[in-house]
Amino acid sequence: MSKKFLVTLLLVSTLIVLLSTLAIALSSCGESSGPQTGNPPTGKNVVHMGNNDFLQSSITIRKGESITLVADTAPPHVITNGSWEGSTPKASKESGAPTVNDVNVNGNSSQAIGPFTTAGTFHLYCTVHPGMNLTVIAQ
Ligand SMILES: [Cu+2]
Repeated sequence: MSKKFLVTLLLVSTLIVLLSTLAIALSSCGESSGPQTGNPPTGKNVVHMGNNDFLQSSITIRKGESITLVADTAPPHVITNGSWEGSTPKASKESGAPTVNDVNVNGNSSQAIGPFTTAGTFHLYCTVHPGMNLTVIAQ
């Protein structure tokens, strides 16, 4: 009697685990059709910018793809290879990085950067806004 109960309990909990796994699989499947995923298709590599920052600190793309920077607000941004180290801007272009030299992204507009034809980790920053760094990982 007790053993039968335990077996039933085991079966029911297994069923619950299977159902929740299915639910998670279905919901993540729905998310993957959105623009921001770990393995995005070409043209979906969008990074938004606020008044004085990137809304995400890094983005992972496939080698050969470009990114699109979108200024969500009015202040313009000027993007260059390198990064802010504290309050000091350090212009620096990694080997294999696309040249990004004072690319203007006007307020409420967008600008493509790239393509990133070499696998690696690349740094971009906004010369206008201290600390506004973006890391692009091409793989
Ligand atoms: Cu900026």
